[in-house]
Amino acid sequence: MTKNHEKLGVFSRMVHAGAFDDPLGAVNVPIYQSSTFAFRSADHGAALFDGKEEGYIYTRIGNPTIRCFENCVASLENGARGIATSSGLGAVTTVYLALLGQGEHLVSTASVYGPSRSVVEKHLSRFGVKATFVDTSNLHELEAAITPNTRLVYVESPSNPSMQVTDIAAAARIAHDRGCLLAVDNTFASPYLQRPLDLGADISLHSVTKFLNGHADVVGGMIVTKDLELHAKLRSVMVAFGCNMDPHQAYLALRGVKTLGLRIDRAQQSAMTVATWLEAHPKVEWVRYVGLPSHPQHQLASKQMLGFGSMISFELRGGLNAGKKVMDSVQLATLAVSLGGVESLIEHPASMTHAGMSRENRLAAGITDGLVRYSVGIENVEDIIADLNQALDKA
Ligand code: LCS
Repeated sequence: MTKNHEKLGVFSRMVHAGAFDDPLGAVNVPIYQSSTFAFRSADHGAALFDGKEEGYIYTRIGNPTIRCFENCVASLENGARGIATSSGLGAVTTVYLALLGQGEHLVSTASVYGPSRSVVEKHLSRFGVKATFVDTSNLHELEAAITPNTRLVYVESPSNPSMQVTDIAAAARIAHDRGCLLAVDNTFASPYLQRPLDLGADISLHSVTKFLNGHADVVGGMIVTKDLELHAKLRSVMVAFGCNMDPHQAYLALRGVKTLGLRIDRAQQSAMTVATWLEAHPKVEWVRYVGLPSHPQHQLASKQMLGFGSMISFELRGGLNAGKKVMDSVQLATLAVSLGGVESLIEHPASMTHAGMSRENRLAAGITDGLVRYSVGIENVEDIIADLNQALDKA
């Protein structure tokens, strides 16, 4: 039985939400490493399949460890139910496949995570799905892109890696006025810093790989809704396409999520220091961090988010060559894709995470050739700055 966590504060929910009373008294939710679950009788099995009784059938359809993680993140998002997926991209494609059919149209943030865009352009287009990618931080652009066939507005805020912030409440109003649903990729903020469902979005989704898990040891995704019918529609697609999470992934992610708030509090405090330091550095051309007053949507971020997070993008005066020198010279930070973990990571979107986009599309999305992305970890901030300082000296 799941305990009631609705009245608890967010840190208490991170630790306890979703957990059930274990029959043997286990304090930590165990890994139910079982592909299938026994029925008490033929009638019981039939009742489970028919949905007349609650219970577990088969791990692709549901599993106690996975369910616990789903309920935990759903609680953090102030949603009703969650759907854990094999990867963040599994969550993204489940949303697309559930809500877009032949001839139907998607309006999306142009500067989404590269593969969230290329899966539409390269694959869903083969099945007749149409899409327009716009700067959704500009609500006029968003509204103008909606056609009578648009079914879904998809927003990533802050966006990866140009850190554009979209007004989620306004986007929800626009989408709903035109008969569309709004999905928000909440990966960069996490439910600790932003609750899209409370702002009017229909779906909040995540790459669990990032902040929610936070330890660079799990790939996973999550889709949360308040609406149970929408949940059922999305779940049936996830199950049909087989992109379920595994119990071991869920166990590790549950362990990670317990410290989500602690990790983000520390990382975002350091990120503010690092971004301010970078902005004052003579070799730095520009810095994009939603916590800096120089960020174009800083006021909106202050209103819509509960903190500014720990993702920074910047470009050096020496452009790409200088950026490469910094990436090759860091010693504390690791040159690797992914983000949102305890360790600081640095990467080059144009040649790595967003290499699948055309240069023209990248530039339109604010992803310049020289843009360097830095995910601030929980190391000592003096060490992070000393490391960047010695790397910038070489650039
Ligand atoms: N949404 C966002 C905003 C992401 O940043 C990513 C991955 C995904 C969805 C997909 O999640 P995954 O399947 O990888 O769990 N972003 C990555 C990045 O920036 N570097 O490496 C992966």
